[in-house]
Amino acid sequence: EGVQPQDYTLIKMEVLPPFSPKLKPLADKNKKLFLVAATLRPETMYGQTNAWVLPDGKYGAYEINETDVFILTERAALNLAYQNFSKIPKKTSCLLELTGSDLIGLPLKSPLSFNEVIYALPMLTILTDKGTGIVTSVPSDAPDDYMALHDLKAKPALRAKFGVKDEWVLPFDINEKDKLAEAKRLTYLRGFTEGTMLVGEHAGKKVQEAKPLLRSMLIETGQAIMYSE
Ligand code: A2H
Repeated sequence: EGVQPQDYTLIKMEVLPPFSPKLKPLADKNKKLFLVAATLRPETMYGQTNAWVLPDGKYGAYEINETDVFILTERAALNLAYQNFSKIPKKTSCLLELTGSDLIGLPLKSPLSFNEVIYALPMLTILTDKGTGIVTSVPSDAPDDYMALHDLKAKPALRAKFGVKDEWVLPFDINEKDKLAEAKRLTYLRGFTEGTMLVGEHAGKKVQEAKPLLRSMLIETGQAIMYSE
């Protein structure tokens, strides 16, 4: 921060069909549309669960070259134009003005993400004078992302206010019992069979090794008891 320029990685999240009525004319012209997010942590992109946009924020669809159209703030588009990313040198070429609300619910394909499709969702704390005004969400590594997604999952009224469909935030539907069972199996397998303790007096030992040691310690110190049924 301060006087040093901030170097972000811009992540190109491709907008997938079905296209919204506003974006359809651009997609029909054989343009590739991207929501473009600025991140300081490109190595976390495996864990992307969604993208964030500011509902009242002003965005535009800017021509970067013959094929690529970037959706981001005008400020970011102008900066990019001065960094040789614009169809018109040192000028922006805006095909379409948009608001964040126009972007909510767009299905996206984002690099590295284990989720094949992620959705653009509302976040009210996005600043329009930082990065691109679009943020990619990695709840496992970013507390802001974790809390915002948690809020949307926990509050049906918040989802309703911004027209967010349940399936955009809750990929594990109640009907997907098989997936939940598979997730449990894998979590147990990875966590218990292959895991390594990160904290405590057995940090560094295999989880399998630590389990009986911790069980004995808890029982011997009176903090736990054995129970059979
Ligand atoms: B980071 P700095 Cl996993 N408004 O990306 C609000 N937040 C914005 C933003 C905007 N206009 N543009 C970018 N950001 C977020 C990943 C990440 C990020 C992880 C962990 C920490 C982290 C996934 N979200 O940032 O003020 C973006 O979130 C920790 C600060 O320029 C971007 O990197 O330092 C970061 O804030 C840039 O914040």
